[in-house]
Amino acid sequence: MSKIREEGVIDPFSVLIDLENGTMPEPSNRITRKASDMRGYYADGKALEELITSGNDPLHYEVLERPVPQARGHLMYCISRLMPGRVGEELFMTKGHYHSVKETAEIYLCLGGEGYMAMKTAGGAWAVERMERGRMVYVPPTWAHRSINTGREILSSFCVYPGEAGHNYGDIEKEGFPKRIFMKGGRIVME
Ligand code: PAN
Ligand code: ZN
Repeated sequence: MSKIREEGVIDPFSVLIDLENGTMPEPSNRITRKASDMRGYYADGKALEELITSGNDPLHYEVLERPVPQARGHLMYCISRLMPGRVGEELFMTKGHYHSVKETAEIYLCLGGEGYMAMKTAGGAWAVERMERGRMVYVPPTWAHRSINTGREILSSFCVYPGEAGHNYGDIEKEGFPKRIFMKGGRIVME
């Protein structure tokens, strides 16, 4: 007998998260960002071009998910995996975005690796939180967010956010973040 469902109502399901390795073994979606997808984001554009050509355009990060409807009431979730590495002296980072629906927050539970979550508001507020295995970062509504990998391992997180949130990359592409994170002389510096 066919089930009658309201719009946006789906059947329950479960998915395995590999907590030890910070991954989702059987995602149905894998979004990848390579170095060539990051043009315009790093301070040293020349170093990025070298990484693309001589470095064989390495994977920067991947997002693993089994999507649910992008609708109010649902919770989107994914595993975000940011590779270790540098573009010149700047540490690998995600593009970063505001949520299109500004009133939506996000939880990042870090499963492995180390780094920072950089956050900013359109009004000029700025914050940075440490990411390390077991630490949860709460990204409040209206805060744009970008993760940065400062370690040698993959920085992996389990992310959860409202289904209707959407992603606004355009504003961050234009505005950037007020600070960048570099490895200079073996030290992590924010400037
Ligand atoms: C995360 C991010 C993920 C990749 O799932 O989408 O870390 O970063 P960018 O989306 O900035 O490329 C999230 O914040 N979702 O809302
Ligand atoms: Zn987000």
